[in-house]
Amino acid sequence: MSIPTQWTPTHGDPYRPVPYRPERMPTEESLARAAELRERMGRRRTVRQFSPDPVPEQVVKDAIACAATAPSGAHQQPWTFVLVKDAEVRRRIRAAAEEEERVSYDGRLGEEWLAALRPLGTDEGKPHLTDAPALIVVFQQRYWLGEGGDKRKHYYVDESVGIAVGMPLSALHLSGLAALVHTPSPMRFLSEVLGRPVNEKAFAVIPVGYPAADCRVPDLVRKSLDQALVEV
Ligand code: IYR
Repeated sequence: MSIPTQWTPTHGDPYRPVPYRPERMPTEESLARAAELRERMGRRRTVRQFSPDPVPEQVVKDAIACAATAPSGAHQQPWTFVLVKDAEVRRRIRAAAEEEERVSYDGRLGEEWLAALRPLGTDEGKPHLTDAPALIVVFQQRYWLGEGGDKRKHYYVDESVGIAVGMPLSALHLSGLAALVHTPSPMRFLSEVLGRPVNEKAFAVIPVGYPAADCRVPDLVRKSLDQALVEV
């Protein structure tokens, strides 16, 4: 049987299951891997101050490929990842984001929201959009749009794309790079700057790079497992 390498929509195809028999991992190895992963993931920090040093492009592409392995509603994979390397495009994105954020921080967010953000130290300045050498701009495909203009519903789009964003965050961290999930609001300008089609809506911008030499992060405390987990 030939293995198809290009995805095409499977809408209405019959159910054709194939065997899935991954080798079972010995418990000892499972425990060791889980503990190591927990420890390494615990060291991830969101970075807002990036070094302009270039990053190995393949690491970023591999992380995007990891994102594209995410499960999705009806396996519709309702995402597009735009990798922005061009400095001029990053500059335009930063200018448009800062224009919106100025309005947000000047009052649009409201006092309660601003108070919630205070410990993070964020403001309308978004230097990470031009300092980081690469941006992954994540778009959700609100619906499928065929060549001839026909449309088809997509299901659980927010959930699917939300899961897909988590995967490169882990992949990048474990590959030695830092990232940030930035959600300029509103972010319609991203569709315009990047020329995306009408069925796509910007979901997040993920600057990727190495932390700046003088990078600082807020002194945050994570919930302990006790606080995050309820066992029944
Ligand atoms: N989008 C704004 C505000 C902001 C909102 C949340 I919720 C954050 O966790 C961080 C920032 C900004 O990017 O500054």
